[in-house]
Amino acid sequence: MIDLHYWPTPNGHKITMFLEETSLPYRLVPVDIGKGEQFRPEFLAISPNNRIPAIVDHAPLGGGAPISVFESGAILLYLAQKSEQFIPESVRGSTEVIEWLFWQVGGLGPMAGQNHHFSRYAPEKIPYAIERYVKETNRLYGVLNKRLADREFVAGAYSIADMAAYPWIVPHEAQGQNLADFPHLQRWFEAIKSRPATIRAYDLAAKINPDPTMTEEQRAILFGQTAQSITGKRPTADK
Ligand SMILES: N[C@@H](CCC(=O)N[C@@H](CS)C(=O)NCC(=O)O)C(=O)O
Repeated sequence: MIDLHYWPTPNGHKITMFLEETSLPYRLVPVDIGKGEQFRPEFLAISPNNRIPAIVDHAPLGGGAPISVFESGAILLYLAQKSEQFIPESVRGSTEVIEWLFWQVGGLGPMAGQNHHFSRYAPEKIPYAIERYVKETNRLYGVLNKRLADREFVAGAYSIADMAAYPWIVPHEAQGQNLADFPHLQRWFEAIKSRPATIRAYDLAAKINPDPTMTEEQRAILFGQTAQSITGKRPTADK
């Protein structure tokens, strides 16, 4: 059994998308990041960066003590290796998947994340910041669109590289992007969206957090973090 410490956000969806594709048994452990549950000592013990997702595999390959993994890219790789699915066996094939997985976790995710922050959540609208991240998101969409021009998926068959990127394309409108400008990306997006596992993953999300609107208290917890936040002193609305 695998425990998935999860909240329905783009990085959380990556892992439910994977697990719903496979027959690996798993249990969702909600971590309400708007309430600050990511700072609980028991969660920090498995996810020292106070971010979801994280997993604990109670039956790792080779036996022994449970293995915990944090960082969505590391989790996807771990699960792909464990299940021998969604990553090719060959050196060439797996290297391509890993390249695009790192491209997502190092580029598309953080840049689109800053785009969300400045376009949607920042208390003041800073045109320079918004333009910077909307343009960078646009560039990254262009990279993915070009990559998909002559192939069905990002790297060979449907893989963890696709699962990592898809949830960050879902909020394309909020990111100031028009999918119609990226026809190959749009075709790929629609194909993944209609996979039964993707539908199940997003249905789960709606059950765990039916109201994703952000309150002032949640904003303070999520955007007021400093090094102190992981010492047991949580940011609050009056800080
Ligand atoms: N690089 C991390 C990023 C994870 C991340 O940013 N998770 C967000 C939700 S999408 C989170 O847990 N935020 C809680 C917080 O900011 O305290 C990964 O890919 O797993």
